[in-house]
Amino acid sequence: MLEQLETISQDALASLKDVQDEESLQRWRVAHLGRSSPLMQVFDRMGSLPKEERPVVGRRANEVKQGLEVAYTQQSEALKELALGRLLQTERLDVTLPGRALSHGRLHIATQTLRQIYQIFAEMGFQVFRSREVETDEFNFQLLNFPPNHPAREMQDSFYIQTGSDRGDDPVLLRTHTSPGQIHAMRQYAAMDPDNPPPVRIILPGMCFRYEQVTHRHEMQFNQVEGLAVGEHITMGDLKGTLSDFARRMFGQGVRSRFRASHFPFTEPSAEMDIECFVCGGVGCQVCKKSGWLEILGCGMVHPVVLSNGGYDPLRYSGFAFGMGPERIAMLRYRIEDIRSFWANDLRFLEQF
Ligand code: FA5
Repeated sequence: MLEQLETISQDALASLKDVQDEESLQRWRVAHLGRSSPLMQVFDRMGSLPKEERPVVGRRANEVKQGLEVAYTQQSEALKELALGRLLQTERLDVTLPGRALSHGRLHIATQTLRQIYQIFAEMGFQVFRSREVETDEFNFQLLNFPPNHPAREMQDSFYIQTGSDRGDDPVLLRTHTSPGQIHAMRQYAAMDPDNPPPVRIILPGMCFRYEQVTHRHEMQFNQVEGLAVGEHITMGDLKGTLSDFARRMFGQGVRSRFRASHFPFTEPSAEMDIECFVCGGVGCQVCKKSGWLEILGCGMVHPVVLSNGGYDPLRYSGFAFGMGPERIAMLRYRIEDIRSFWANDLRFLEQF
């Protein structure tokens, strides 16, 4: 039996030398260490041996088994090393290859223009006040002095999203301008100290929506930046000084501007501001439609009714407000001909800025 064990061990170790892959290694394990292997049969036959031989044969059989198990583990490790070596050879990483270039994102031209506007007004002491895009008729129109059925509403055809008999004269709509934010802001400021409401210096940027015939100058969705300054002794001179300074900082120190009388229900007096056409220098061209001037915003002194709707006593306080379209300003600065390019998402356009 001991001789048989030596033969079993030698045969197994010799055949292990030929094992070169994982599959044959598993076959080897079944053949030499599996349940019906010659070695296991020795263990099975142990009971039939004379009593005095059993410990000697048993010990040797266990040694052979351990020897084969160690050899199996070593061969298994060696095969893994070999496989890894082969993999490293075939899948070599060439670190000298140039990497894939990362394309840099950029800010949308509307965002860039908005940020320039924020920057200019921040330097003049104006803070950004955010206001909602979904409004009630009351805030979008009524508190700004547009009563129901007022003809000035027709300039701002609207997207109504909730009407119904329960809302009567106060349907819900997408805001048509940023001006309702004036009321929200004034009420918020006035609530801090109702007897002595603090001065207001804010700009209110954001998206506006109008049920508009889309053209190269009119979109259904566009940004506005509203401005509001309320305090004691604020005059039309402050309005003109602030906005002329804005125009110089935005379009260049040499730019000339003018104010034309206009009408908005929530300002009195009201005006529109033009800058001198920088394409023709004021002589008259296609861009300025031969007028020599380009309109950039609407403005005026806050109407007394609007001041009191915001919680400010019009006998003590006055203020000015303005509203401009950043996309229109970007169109002027960069000579963009069609406002539809802003939201068409065409990289050939967007990558130019
Ligand atoms: C208003 O919306 C007033 N709320 C502005 C205002 C505020 C006046 C405070 C007085 C005091 P208007 O409808 O003119 O006014 O719009 C203001 C600016 O928004 C325009 O000068 C233009 O730049 C931009 N705008 C208006 N409609 C569109 C449109 N359909 N597409 C792109 N920009 C537009």
